[in-house]
Amino acid sequence: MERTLSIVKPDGVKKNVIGEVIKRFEANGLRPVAMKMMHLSKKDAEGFYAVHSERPFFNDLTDFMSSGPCLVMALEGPDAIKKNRELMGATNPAEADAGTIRADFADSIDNNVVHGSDAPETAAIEISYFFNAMEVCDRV
Ligand code: IDP
Ligand code: MG
Repeated sequence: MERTLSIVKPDGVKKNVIGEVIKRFEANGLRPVAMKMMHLSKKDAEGFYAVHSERPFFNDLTDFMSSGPCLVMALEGPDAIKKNRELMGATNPAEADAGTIRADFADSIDNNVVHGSDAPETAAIEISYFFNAMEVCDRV
């Protein structure tokens, strides 16, 4: 069992694909164990993406992530980090495999509908960035 952080980004929320995204997770062995709708401030987004602070796209990325509400979730399942990234598809939707969330719903690398953690260490940090222990529920 593993946990990962998932975000339906502001473009995904605007496109009304929250349900579609969660449906794909549930159909593929990933169960939400924490969930909340949040409109991140610019500072919240900068903190979350601090690892990318030196990248040229950092300002645009954090503007975008604070442009509207997101759905932030912790998902649990076997190999959850890898499985979530498989379901998401490549960062650039033009390169994402057919049938992935980004291939089906994303417009561009800047507006790519979903976030997913990339490793166990970052998953733990990202989940605790948004959720306290009481907000993450063991599924029985
Ligand atoms: P990931 O979301 O697939 O893990 P990362 O490399 O961690 O991709 O980048 C975080 C986010 O930053 C991406 O989802 C995308 O929105 C944005 N991003 C990454 N690379 C670029 C780029 O080259 N140009 C513009 N935006 C980018
Ligand atoms: Mg990443």
